[in-house]
Amino acid sequence: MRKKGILITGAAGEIGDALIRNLAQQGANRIITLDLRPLPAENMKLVTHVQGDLMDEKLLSRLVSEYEIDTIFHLAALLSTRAEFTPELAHQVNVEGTLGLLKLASEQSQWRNEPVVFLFPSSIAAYGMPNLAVKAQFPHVREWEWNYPRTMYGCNKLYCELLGTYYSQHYRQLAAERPVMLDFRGLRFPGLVSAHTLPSGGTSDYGPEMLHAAAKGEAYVCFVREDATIPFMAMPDAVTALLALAAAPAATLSRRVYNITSFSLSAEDFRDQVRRYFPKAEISFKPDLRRQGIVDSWPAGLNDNDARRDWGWKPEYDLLRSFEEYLVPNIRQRYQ
Ligand code: AKB
Repeated sequence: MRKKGILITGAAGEIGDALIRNLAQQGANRIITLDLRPLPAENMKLVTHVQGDLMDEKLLSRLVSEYEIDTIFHLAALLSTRAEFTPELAHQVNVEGTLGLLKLASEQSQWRNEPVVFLFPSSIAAYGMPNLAVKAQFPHVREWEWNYPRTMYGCNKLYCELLGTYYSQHYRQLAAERPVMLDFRGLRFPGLVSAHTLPSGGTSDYGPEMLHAAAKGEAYVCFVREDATIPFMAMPDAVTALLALAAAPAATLSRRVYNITSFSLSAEDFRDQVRRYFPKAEISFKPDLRRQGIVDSWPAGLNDNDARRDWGWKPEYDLLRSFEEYLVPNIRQRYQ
């Protein structure tokens, strides 16, 4: 008989690191992780890790021959800045990788005669504010507003949201018999800030980079303007949201993709927060106009009313608590 399990892709990444520890603490039955990279030793002992490529169909078939996957956290992705250097590769990983997993989850839902729950981290990058005036006019965007991404990564995320909705509601709609659909659930994350991992390849990275540099006593040159504003969230809240949405009864969900947020602040506010704890931090601003353009196209804030109403979403870490209780104590310890 196949062993039941939860699959996490991109498990060696930022969210994966925190999600593994949280799931293991919860005593999840079996965690199978997939990533091109090995996991840190402390996480390796909590999971069954498969070091391999998401695009490797044989590997995925071997996985489902051995495990009955009931939930997928599909975290693997090339982030916005990195994707701009290799757009076609980003499309392959972000879209074809996701499509391969949706196909797998759809087949497993048939096999099990029960939907596989498919968690998908989308992003504020799915939005595209045409200019700063409109960005100021819409300080808290709704899920259906300004879905005009201007990065490959943003296009990938928006398209995969639509693919997930298709596989959950319309897959094989012309077949004589309606297949058992998978259960796709997406979250549009703001910029995430972790105390335990450094971001890689994103455009919201200036926030966490600034903080980690200050803790290391290194000078930091911020690549966006002082007034550049986007929403952020502390990593524990991101993991709480993924797990809460995964556990929510399907009947309570009015949409397939939800905005969630915690706090919005400008780059200079971020600097001031960092300086509250690291007064000697050398932080200067030298905007990279092209990366600045990406951040300007992202909303200053999100409206997450639907998530709050449908599955009781509420961030535990506001700005002050994020720094005071989570980021600074853990980052200090990390670099001591
Ligand atoms: C990025 O900067 O690419 C990501 C994101 C906002 O989705 N952190």
